Amino acid sequence: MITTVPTQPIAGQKPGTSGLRKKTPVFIGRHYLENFTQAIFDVVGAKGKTFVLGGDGRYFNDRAAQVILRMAAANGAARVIVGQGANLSTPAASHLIRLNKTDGGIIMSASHNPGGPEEDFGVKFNMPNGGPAPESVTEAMFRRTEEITEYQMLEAQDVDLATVGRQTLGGMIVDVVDPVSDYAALMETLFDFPALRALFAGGFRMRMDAMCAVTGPYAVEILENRLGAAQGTVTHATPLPDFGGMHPDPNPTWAHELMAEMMGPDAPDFGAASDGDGDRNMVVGRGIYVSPSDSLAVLAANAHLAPGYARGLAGVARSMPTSAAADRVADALGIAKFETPTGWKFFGNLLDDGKVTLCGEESFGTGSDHVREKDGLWAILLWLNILAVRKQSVADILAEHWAKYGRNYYSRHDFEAIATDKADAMITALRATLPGLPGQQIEGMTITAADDFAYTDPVDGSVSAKQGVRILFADGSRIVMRLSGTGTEGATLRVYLERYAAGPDGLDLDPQEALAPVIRAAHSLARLTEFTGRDAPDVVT
Ligand code: G16
Repeated sequence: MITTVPTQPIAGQKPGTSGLRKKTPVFIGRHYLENFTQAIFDVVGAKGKTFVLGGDGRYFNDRAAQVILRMAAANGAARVIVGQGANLSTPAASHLIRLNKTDGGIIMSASHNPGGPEEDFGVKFNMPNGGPAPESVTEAMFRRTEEITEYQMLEAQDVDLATVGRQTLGGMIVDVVDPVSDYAALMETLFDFPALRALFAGGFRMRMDAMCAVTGPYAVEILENRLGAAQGTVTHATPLPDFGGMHPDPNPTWAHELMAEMMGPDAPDFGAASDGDGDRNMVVGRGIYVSPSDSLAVLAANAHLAPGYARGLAGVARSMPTSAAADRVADALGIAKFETPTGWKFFGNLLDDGKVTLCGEESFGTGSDHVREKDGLWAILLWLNILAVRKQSVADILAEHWAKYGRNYYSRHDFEAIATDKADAMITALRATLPGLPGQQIEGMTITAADDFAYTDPVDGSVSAKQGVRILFADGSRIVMRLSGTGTEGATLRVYLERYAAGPDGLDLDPQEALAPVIRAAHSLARLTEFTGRDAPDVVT
């Protein structure tokens, strides 16, 4: 029943920041998914192993799951644990990998990218620790795709993924599990559910926008069923293959319905949104948006208020482009702080080694050592736990935080779908100017350092170079520029802008106003318009 199918290498199967992401028609193309899946199994080995499989429910998720299952069986895997309907949020998949002590998992998702026949699809492999494969492993997979000549396929009918329970596929066990229950149980161990129930029972109102993506069932079960939030608190709660046409990226641009409600006259106390696969989050207070960098800092400063973190934190890690707000908290707490390249995979060693408890990124990702992925609903529950204990509004908590630590004004400007050659040319030209920048004045600010960020992993010593151009100023301001590793169309230029205000004055400016000189400096130093033809960003977060 096992067929060896001849194939040829397909160009471009190089995983980016988080797995292989391509347009859906590319993934559906002949041998495309099969080649990449075989490359995964060739690198990590399948014989006798147990894997987790799930995805964010986007278009092609169900078909891809059947292909991957047949290939896992053909490659000799012993068992695959699959989320019902082939659905698992990314953090829930990470948890199942760890809980069942499996040999890793395959996650089918293009995260926050839109889904549908003409939109995006993706596949990534997570290691036995539950975290995304490191660069050494994804590189090996890529090399395998360049030399592949055949793949193994079991000839069989579809597995019934709609029904929870055990089946066999060839000689392999397939356990279809409820995607929510183990994850919800984990959340109960970390947060004070009775206090959260009391919060909602006392009239606390919340809006959670699940953006027609995978988090809906998790959020309904935890927030509405277990914590007693009002029915209907979770909107867009049913996962749809095309996310109902929404762009499931929880930022002020794409979660605009939530933003409008939270800034409106009858705003609830707290608002939140999550992305396609449930690992990203955005939190919003009544009338106030919380930037992801500030969210990480506030969570770090207050995590001890939740039972799961009552012992305090070992350390905090952030990606390099994320603002230094969390560093100030780490310094005040006297705990370790780390600065990693963009990509959750870089936190894995720090978490495994017990060096950090909390991690976060400017790209709406926050998480802890409870799993090895960022976790949207976890961040929302930690915020709720903090609100329940402090009995203050989000706005008051932020104001107190800035008064104590100062404020790192922060924004990211994205320039999307730029022709790749133009974006590359701009970055190359910018890199060439870096050695001459220190000492120069621009917009009344003095440049003190300019480099291309390189990271040496403190645990395994691996080096990752060219992780983003940094330009630092004497007053603590900073510009970072890099090209996104998750886009599927042309290049996305990300410009990260930061300026520090120590206070007590000037802590409540509009971030875009506070950052205006830094923005002008970024455009001029990179000759952004000259190279790209753009003068305004497509997305501002
Ligand atoms: C992924 C990674 C994140 C990263 C983000 C943006 O998130 O897991 O670590 O910060 O992409 O990366 P880039 O700037 O290269 O586009 P997700 O939610 O898409 O898996």
